[in-house]
Amino acid sequence: MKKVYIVIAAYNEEKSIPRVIAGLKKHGYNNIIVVDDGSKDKTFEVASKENVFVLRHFINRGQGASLKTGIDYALLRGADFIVTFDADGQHHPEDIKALLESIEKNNVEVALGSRFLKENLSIPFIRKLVLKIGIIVTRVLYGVKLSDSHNGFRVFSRKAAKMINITSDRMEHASQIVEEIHKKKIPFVEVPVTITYSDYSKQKGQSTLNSVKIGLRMIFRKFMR
Ligand SMILES: Nc1nc2c(ncn2[C@@H]2O[C@H](COP(=O)(O)OP(=O)(O)OP(=O)(O)O)[C@@H](O)[C@H]2O)c(=O)[nH]1
Ligand SMILES: [Mg+2]
Repeated sequence: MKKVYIVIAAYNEEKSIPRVIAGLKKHGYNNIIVVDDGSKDKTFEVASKENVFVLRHFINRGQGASLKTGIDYALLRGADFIVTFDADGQHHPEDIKALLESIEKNNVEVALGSRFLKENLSIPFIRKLVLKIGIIVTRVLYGVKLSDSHNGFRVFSRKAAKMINITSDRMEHASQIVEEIHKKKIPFVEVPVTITYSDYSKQKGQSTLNSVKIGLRMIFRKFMR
């Protein structure tokens, strides 16, 4: 039986984290690592009651740094596959099976979730626009053609998780992961996943201004190294 670990980076998610963990357990995923990233609310305390591994950054370092912490710990525990999963309820545990199966079926090392391969996607217009620009920027900067370049729902094999070096602490890590996959020629597949936009996720999520900043940093990183 392959060991599947779920890594959840969480920042100020006390309201949603118990439901997210319960959903994962209901679908049989019991190896769960929550990385509380110096939350100002009770994310750490709430997650600690849930019989999962809870790691903590004492200061807020960003989602990239938190995923790195969680992935390193999953590798230490002998994970065969590592799933990155959001804490705000936007991802659905029922999609994990298809991501895992697509890795084996296609003989690849990474499965990247794609909301745009899914039918009946309901997404705020401005979010869609920003994501579509992200897809074009990813194509131009890294030469990688993806249908959804900034989706935090993915599965890495153990081998891929060891190869992909996440050094971008904050949201740029998503672009860096794509760049690493491309640079190191790690075989991947895109898989349709549902991403839900709730009032909660919209209120908590990334602002358009922040998305623009991420784009500018991607360009800066590419040309100023
Ligand atoms: N560890 C850590 N996690 C974060 C931080 N900011 C956001 N997150 C988590 O990362 C996940 C995704 O963050 P969001 O801000 O929702 O970003 P997104 O889902 O790409 O964007 P939206 O479509 O706007 O929701 C959530 O589970 C957050 O709790 C942070 O500073 N540190
Ligand atoms: Mg979100």
